[in-house]
Amino acid sequence: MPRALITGITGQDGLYLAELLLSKGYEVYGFMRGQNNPKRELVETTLPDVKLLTGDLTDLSSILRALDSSKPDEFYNLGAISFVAYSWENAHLTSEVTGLGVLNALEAVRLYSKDDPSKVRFYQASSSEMYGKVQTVPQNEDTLLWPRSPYGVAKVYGHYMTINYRESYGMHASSGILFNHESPRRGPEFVTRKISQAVSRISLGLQKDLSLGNLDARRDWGFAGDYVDAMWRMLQQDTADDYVISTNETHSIREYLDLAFKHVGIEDWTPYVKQDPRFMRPAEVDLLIGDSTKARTTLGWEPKVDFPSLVAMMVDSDLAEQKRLAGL
Ligand code: NAP
Ligand code: G4F
Repeated sequence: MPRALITGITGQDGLYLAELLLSKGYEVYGFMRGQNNPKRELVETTLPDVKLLTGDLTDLSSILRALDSSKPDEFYNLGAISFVAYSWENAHLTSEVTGLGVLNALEAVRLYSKDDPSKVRFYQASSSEMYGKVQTVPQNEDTLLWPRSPYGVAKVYGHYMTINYRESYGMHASSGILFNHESPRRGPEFVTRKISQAVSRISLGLQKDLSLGNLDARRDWGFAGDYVDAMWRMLQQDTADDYVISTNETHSIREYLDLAFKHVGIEDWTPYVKQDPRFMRPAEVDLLIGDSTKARTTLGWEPKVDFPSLVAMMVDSDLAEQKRLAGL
């Protein structure tokens, strides 16, 4: 039975990846921040077969302990402070967790695998946020990185450190440059979930309006369940490498609003949406659109859920949850 250790198990991708690996017969270990983590219960009830280990990406010895306990064949480093807007307010902490945390994870795997540098296959959760002020359209593995947020800068550090450990020590370390991916499990601070929650509440008469920032930014949005499959495929390759994972389509926040409100029968959303400068960012990533040709040809991966289905899935899930919460 293959074994996998996942950091960021309590997050959106951690849950989908654990589900996928369990369905493939893996023994799955989840690395989770320790004492009294409010998300422990979520993992324990959703995925009771996942074995939880406590630790923190800023604590090298806790990662080494988790490696010793789980003896994994594959290590998926999904843990990060991942909310871009927050990263300006907490730039140092974001750098420590999202940037230096990757170094800790790589170093722990290197120390643990001294007898055979490719004993543990390593996956790093890199991000399209690294493209920032985009230098080519669409963006692929060769596009120059130009991050626009402390989060993006930290991800660039982790990305290059992963490549450096591969080249320096012969580690099987791959980096997935994933474009935005969403789901009903997306945190409510991210724009897609913020909208799907608000739209469902507005349609049920539980909320009056919704405040957002920049409506003109464009993202290449896919479904998280499809994207974790690409992570797994990367670690099944004989040689480690870097891959862009994207739908190759781009849509604005306005287009997301169009589909989400139409889904509940509201044709004109303008009376319900307010723009609030509090949600504008000091520097914006205006346009993301990926070119995932390499992943499609080498990994045989392709996304299954398209943009309208993703929006419908998220609104339907929030409608059901809001009805349940309101006892409707
Ligand atoms: P998420 O829902 O925000 O989950 C982040 C996870 O990291 C949580 O489990 C969180 O645990 C954990 N974490 C935070 N600080 C930690 C620390 N100091 N030590 C250990 N774990 C820590 O993010 P996601 O959407 O699943 O994304 C997974 C990864 O992919 C992240 O690295 C993200 O930056 C990257 N990524 C995401 C996207 C996307 O569109 N979703 C795109 C590209 C890359 P707690 O529950 O304890 O906070
Ligand atoms: O949903 P977002 O917060 O996601 P963002 O910044 O693109 O980052 C996500 O995707 C990255 C991959 O490219 C990941 F690496 C990262 O961890 C995270 O998962 O914002 C999307 C867009 C931005 O342009 C933002 O300015 O939506 C715009 N936006 C407009 N109003 C808003 C809001 N974003 C949020 N979160 N909240 C708003 O009210």
